[in-house]
Amino acid sequence: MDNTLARANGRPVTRWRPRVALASVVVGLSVAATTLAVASGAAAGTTLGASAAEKGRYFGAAVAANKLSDATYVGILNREFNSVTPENEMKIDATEPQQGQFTFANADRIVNHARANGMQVRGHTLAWHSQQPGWMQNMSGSALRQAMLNHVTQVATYYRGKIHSWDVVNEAFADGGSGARRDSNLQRTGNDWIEAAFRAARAADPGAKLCYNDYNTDDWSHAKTQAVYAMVRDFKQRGVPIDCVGLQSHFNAASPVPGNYQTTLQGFADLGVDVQITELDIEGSGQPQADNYGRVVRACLAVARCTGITVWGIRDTDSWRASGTPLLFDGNGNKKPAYSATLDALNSGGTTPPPTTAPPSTPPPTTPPPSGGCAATVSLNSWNGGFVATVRVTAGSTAIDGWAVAVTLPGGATVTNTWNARGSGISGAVTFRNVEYNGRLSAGTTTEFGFQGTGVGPTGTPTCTPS
Ligand code: 9MR
Repeated sequence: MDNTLARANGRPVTRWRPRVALASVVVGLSVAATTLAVASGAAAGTTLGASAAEKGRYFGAAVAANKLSDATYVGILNREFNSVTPENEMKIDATEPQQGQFTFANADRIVNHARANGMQVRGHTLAWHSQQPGWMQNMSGSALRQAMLNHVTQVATYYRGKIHSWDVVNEAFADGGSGARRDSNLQRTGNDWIEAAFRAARAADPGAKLCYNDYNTDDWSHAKTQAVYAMVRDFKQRGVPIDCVGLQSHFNAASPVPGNYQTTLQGFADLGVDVQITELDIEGSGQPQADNYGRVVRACLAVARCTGITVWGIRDTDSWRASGTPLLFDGNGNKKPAYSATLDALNSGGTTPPPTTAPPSTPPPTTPPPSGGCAATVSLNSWNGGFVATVRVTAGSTAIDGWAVAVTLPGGATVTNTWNARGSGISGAVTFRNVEYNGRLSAGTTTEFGFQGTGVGPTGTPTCTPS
């Protein structure tokens, strides 16, 4: 788990992304903390979070800010869980109720509670057809595309360094057998809206894992599952930044845990992304419900890159579908058979630890940018015949209103795709200029843009000029 250190009780402590000067200190701490976690074990396996942490995973819950004053609720949350997802507080209608006016108070209550208690945070969700504020519902075309990208950039920037994983895009595929994208105002801005959102999120918070999240994608044989799979495969092939797939996993009699659930988890993982079970709930009661929870947990533990499970609420009465009693605690906060089955599965399940690959990040400039100026660094992800370049632009000791970054491409190299900037030319000397939403940088702050190309990527340090 990137951005985290295991604590002796098995609860990861979300850390700010290390800055250069701190990097070696943080590595040293990390080794010490890992040793502690191994040496301990007294509390091993007695709570969902501690038991999941022993398997290198997290166990989270969806949390509502207005329940953080409920002592029973908070007691269970703090005892059992080491990850939280704001249930509604980070959605677009909550964070940007009026265009350009951002409100983070309720989301902050959850994030602050999580950080104070050593829990990591899943961000949910940056771009979605649903729960859009009125102003966004009424938009279309390039104005909507721009507003969506600005929303992604602003929210991910505000929480930069505090989010373990973002649901960048939620529920963008249609139900049924078509395998098509869901029609929505966002989809009508162009089929590339999803990759544009992912690129903006990466630029805003390079340390967060970026997930595509959906429901009814649990059965490997379903057209919707295969359509999401094809999109993720395409993103990986083209270098679109994606790190994880979220399977919401809302189950009931009409939509039971599929027999091929583990196959689905493994199928996505084999694309080179993490898999997270993001909104688990299973309607039912007693042993049948308990058995289903056990199956889901065992499937995750059997897949190395299934890195964590989040249940969509704490007590049955907290659930969005309370009448189906789909959660692990009853309305009084007592553990249900489903809880015991989940804990047993965590304690006895497979031992495949997830890999600890961190998402790529770009080093900050080694020499400080000049006063009134800017500096740029480039990091390359290259392969035989192509590359993705991520460029970090940093303002000097005064704010700038725009920037231009000049790079030189070796002979034969061609830019095929650019995000969060506009390039002039595609070969030789190429200048990239800011777009509308990332030109203004206050003193010392950074933004990122990127481009993909064929051939060999740029060498040498790019030059940055304020504009
Ligand atoms: O649990 C959420 C509920 O409180 C909201 O009223 C509802 C509104 O859309 O969203 C619920 O959470 C959904 C999640 O954001 C996305 N996947 C489906 C979840 C259950 O509807």
